[in-house]
Amino acid sequence: MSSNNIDSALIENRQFPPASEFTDRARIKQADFDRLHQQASDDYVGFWAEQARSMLDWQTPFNDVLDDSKAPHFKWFADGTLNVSYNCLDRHLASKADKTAIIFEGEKGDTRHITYQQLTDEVSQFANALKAKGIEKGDRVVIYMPMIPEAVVAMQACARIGAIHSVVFGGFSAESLRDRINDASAKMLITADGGNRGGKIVELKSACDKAMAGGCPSIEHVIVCQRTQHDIPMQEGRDTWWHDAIKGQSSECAPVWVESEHPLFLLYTSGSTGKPKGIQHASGGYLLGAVMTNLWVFDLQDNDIFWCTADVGWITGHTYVAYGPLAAGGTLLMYEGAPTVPDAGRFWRICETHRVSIFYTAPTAIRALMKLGDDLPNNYDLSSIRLLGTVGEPINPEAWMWYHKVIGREHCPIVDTWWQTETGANMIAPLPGVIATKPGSCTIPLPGIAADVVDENGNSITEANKGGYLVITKPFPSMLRTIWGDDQRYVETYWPKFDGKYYLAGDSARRDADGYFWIMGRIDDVLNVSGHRLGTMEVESALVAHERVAEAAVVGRPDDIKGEAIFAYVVLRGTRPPDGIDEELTKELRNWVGEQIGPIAKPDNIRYADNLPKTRSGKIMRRLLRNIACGEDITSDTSTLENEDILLQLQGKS
Ligand code: 7RM
Repeated sequence: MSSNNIDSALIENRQFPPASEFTDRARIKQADFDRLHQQASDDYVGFWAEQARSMLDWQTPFNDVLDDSKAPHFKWFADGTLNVSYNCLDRHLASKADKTAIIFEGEKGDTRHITYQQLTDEVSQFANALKAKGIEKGDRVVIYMPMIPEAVVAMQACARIGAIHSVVFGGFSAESLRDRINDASAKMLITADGGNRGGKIVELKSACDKAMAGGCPSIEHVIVCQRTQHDIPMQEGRDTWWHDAIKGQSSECAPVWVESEHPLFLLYTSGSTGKPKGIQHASGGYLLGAVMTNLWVFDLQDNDIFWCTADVGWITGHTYVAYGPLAAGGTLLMYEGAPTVPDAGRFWRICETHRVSIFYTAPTAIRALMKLGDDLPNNYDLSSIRLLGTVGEPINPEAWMWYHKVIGREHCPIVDTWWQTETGANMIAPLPGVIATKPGSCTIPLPGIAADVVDENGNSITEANKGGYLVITKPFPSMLRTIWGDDQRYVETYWPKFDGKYYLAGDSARRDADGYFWIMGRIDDVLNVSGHRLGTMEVESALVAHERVAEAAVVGRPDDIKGEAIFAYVVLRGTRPPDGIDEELTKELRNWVGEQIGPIAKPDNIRYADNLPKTRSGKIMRRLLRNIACGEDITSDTSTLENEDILLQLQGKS
């Protein structure tokens, strides 16, 4: 095997088949699963046509299923028309008008239950308000809001009239907001006076004012939802309160039927460096991915309460809060605040109070809660939970086991869902009633998803546990259509290798002997030690498997002899050793990793910290750790960092 492959040495053998109590009532059973896989492999295009016809309501049925004549600019269901908001709301009214669509809990404990009928009325009324402010099909609307139902109302209202929304996460700065507004040439900005988070007010409106003071020439109107009710300045002629904007507007608004390929939204991702990319999603294909995975992967059923903890500022909050659960006619829970207010039991208290049955969160949250011990979750009645999910980063087997035991009480399947902003919906994930799970693996691709692991030349790697590039070899409906305003960057970023035939995800992965996928980390983060290419994931998992370690990140730093040496940053369970150094423990951890993986993977340096540098969506920023490990100044952008203060400590300066 060529040295270009990424080596793997950490093999996890535990397996967890779904319990029959789960399987018996699951939507997708073994026979369904076999049939779906068979259909997708016999007639790929026919498979997707059938899903799109059965899961979505079309105004004009489509005949063209897939148009690949301008690859990689693919079109799905292009001659069909539909409306996304109609599919999420109106179509349920005949049978579910009084069913709760959204359960909301504010950080201060205020709650709201909103039925499908009420949500439809609110969306329609707000859509009329948007029209009254001159918003039309195709116009861009930026939404910069707290996690309150009005954020979903605003998104759905845009979809209802064919306006293209771009949600900007409320934790982003005024500068980031301005860049995104200007890149999209947005006509309108929807915000709130503020949001409640961590016991404080997030000053959303003042960030908007600052963004616009810096120049947002395309913005004509700002709508401001009243949430915190503290004093904020309103600019005459430009700013309107939400409650004033809807005053006198009808709660009926005919949905605007749009072509399936009509852009539903843009969502900016910062990527590894440089200018944020406006990931552009299409209406029909995106919604199909959203509804299908809510039904199949989350097994969403009529009496479920589905809580996805992601903010609507991320793709996860689009697909598993604002669109998917509603398109599937489910009940979703939305929580405004921080997980630690008033204490770190908040998530579990919410699950207990609202009888949450499906809980979906990120490994970073799981590790943070794990670090605090089992007593907190053990104090709550979590018996309503029947399914758990994870997304955002590879989950270390240790954290997986904790989630399984302490939260899932050993009876809930865990769906580890691999996907990206760009893919719009889950891609590699278990169907929970069918697939046995393994801690740390996202298992196998969903029916209709053609994922592969290939070498440098694009050849499929068939040897078990040899790492390579994770690619998608066939177009799929929920994929991004382009980068807003930059087709060329789209082609160069996602189709740069393999003659432009495969979608390049940017992750490294391996498949085990059962064909299960294991994500090894981002390709840019791969370590190269003495000619062995190692994914970051395995070394980190080995570290976290030690009883004293809660979280770890490893990066390479140049080494004269080995090419690269491994530098590990470790967060311990309990307190950090003075100055971030503990030679005794370092020796122990080095040996531990050596035993788990092999001497090659022993970290050369270990530095202990209280936390790791993370993006605002909880992903570890190894790029910054690399700078620090190399003793370089941090010159790159740190504005997407959640916890900037930690940098000094990581640098050994505090
Ligand atoms: C949904 C989301 C995408 C990147 C992706 C991976 C990593 C996401 C998993 C995962 C291992 C998972 N969108 N990633 N899910 N790695 N296992 N289950 O996170 O655009 O923000 O990030 O996240 O590297 O490429 S995203």
